[in-house]
Amino acid sequence: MSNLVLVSHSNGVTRLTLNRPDKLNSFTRAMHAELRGALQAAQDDPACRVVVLTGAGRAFSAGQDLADTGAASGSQMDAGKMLEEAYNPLVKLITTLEKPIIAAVNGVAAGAAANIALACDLVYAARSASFLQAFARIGLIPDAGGTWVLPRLVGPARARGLAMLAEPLPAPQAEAWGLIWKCVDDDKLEAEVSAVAAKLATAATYGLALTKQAIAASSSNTLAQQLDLERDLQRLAGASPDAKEGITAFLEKRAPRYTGKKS
Ligand code: LHQ
Repeated sequence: MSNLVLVSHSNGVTRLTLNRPDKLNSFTRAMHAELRGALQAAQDDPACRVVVLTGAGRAFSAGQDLADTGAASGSQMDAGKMLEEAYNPLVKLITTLEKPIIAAVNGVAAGAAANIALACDLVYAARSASFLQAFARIGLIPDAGGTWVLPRLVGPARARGLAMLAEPLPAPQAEAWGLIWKCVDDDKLEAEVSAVAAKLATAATYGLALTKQAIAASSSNTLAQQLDLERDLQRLAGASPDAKEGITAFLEKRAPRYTGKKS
């Protein structure tokens, strides 16, 4: 490990910081491997109840490190292979992580990094940050889930505009369009994300994992299928110790003490 992703743990919160600030935290193969490893470790660690993903320095991330593609060296770049081996597994890990993951977008999120941020459950962005679907500038198409998530979040007209014009979307506009959860003043980002992470670190984690699963499935389900899925997932949530605790605590007029456990 060479600290391309900094990992810290505190009170149920695992914080992952993309750490190549001199290259705007752009993704190399090595950084991908570290991030996947850190996410898998967070998944496997019962003490971890929530993950925060952010960037060191002035950027969240500039997406793929364009020097690590082989494109400029005369060799043929196999972009499909890079997606298959690095970006697609990463987006799947984030979207199926059985605990909430918050993107703290501290600066520009460009290319695949914009869509990695958008794959997270809650996206907080600093007011000066922006989201840039940079791909069209270099002859590529949005990846890392961009063509899936953008039309769903902002509609096809805005998705096409963002993808084809490749202009930065400022964080306040991203919030106004419903692309992200919240835009906050730059000097408040850290505190606001820490507060929401602390809240989620004591929440009913298993219920949140099932909620995430249900919302993800909704995009391809009919209402009837979704009602069936809600029945099945609610059965699991309802049988969990945290649901028992939540209902008992309500009736006893006290704050619940959740463990986050499945059973
Ligand atoms: C970088 C990068 C970068 C290397 C800044 N790479 N060095 C999937 C499959 C296969 C192939 C390709 O890609 C993908 C997925 C993708 O993500 S494609 C999209 C890749 N990303 C981009 O095209 C964005 C490129 N970067 C930019 O447009 C700008 O850097 C932005 C708008 C993000 C920020 O601009 P500035 O604030 O003006 O910063 P800068 O451009 O001066 O960058 C600072 C340094 O970081 C600079 O290095 P240097 O040694 O000259 O100081 C840049 O070369 C380096 N850098 N992005 N993606």
